[in-house]
Amino acid sequence: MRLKTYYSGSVDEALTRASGELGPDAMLVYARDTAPDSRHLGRTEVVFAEPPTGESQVLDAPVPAPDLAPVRAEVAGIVRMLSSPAAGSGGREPEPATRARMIREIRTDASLRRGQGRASVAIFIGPPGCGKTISIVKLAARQITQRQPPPAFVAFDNRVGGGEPLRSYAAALECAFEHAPTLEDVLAAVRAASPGDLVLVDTPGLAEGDETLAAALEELISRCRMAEIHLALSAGMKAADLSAAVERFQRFRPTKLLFTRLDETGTYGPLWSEAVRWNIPVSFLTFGQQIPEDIEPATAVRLTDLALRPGSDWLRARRRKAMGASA
Ligand SMILES: Nc1nc2c(ncn2[C@@H]2O[C@H](COP(=O)(O)OP(=O)(O)OP(=O)(O)O)[C@@H](O)[C@H]2O)c(=O)[nH]1
Ligand SMILES: [Mg+2]
Repeated sequence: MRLKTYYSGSVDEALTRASGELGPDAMLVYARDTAPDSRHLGRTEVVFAEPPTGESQVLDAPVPAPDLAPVRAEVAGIVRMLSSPAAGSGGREPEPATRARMIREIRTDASLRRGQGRASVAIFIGPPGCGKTISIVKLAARQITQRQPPPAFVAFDNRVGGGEPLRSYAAALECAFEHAPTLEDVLAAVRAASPGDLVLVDTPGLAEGDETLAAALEELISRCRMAEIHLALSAGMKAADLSAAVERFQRFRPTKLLFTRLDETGTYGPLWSEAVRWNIPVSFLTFGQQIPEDIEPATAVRLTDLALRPGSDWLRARRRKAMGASA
């Protein structure tokens, strides 16, 4: 992975330069105040990684976040303040240094294809109706538009008609589809995948108290040890419910958080707080029902700015761009 350091007056300024030079998917690795002896180069030192391309899309193992407990308490306080209903456009602007620390604190990782010489498997779990299936479809459509080989879908679902929506989308996108009513069926589908394949496994929504499904998911995850476990959660949930949901799903050891339905709320502080609290990288953000437009890779800058600036006009800008593209 190629890293590039920018010294600038702000993280935004560095982001603009990095997007121009490294492309729109440049990933922010960290941002911090420039050391005194290099301050003449710019107030903020920001390091970006060039996004991986094509088949060799293998990211280095994520670096665990350093222990920044005092910073965490400080920024969590700010997020709580800005997330409160009383906060709005008149809310206190955070110090640039706080924003930079928040950006550094949150982890993101939108890679899906990992490791050469084997198939990559991603299992999507989450509460009922949070947007797992549609997110899988958006991700597949995104891969295809990025000229990646189409992923294969596996629907782990033994309900009557289970997996049917995904089957229809698979046909439309010309993706392989396997309905897997049992754990063994999922494992067989995963084993049948070739090196370089991407297998996206959909699961039924797990309601609180459904111990039968919970046990089945636990076994599935323990038998697919190399799989990424994406926990999908709706941004529209109340902060306390979101927090309880992340906690409830910890037994499945999620490796990624995927936040959905960002279009249904204007309060994003809890997304940042939960990702930082559990130190789990955020993979993608979804914000509508359009496929594949309404999904984007999560970035530390986006999550921080959404947390700090309630009522951000990011979604409106995205919509205008999408409408312009389809006009
Ligand atoms: N507004 C909005 N709707 C979404 C988003 N993501 C999904 N939806 C809608 O939410 C509904 C449920 O989405 P699904 O993908 O079926 O949810 P699921 O988690 O697979 O549901 P179960 O399998 O029943 O647990 C559908 O109507 C989706 O179109 C989003 O980001 N924004
Ligand atoms: Mg579903």
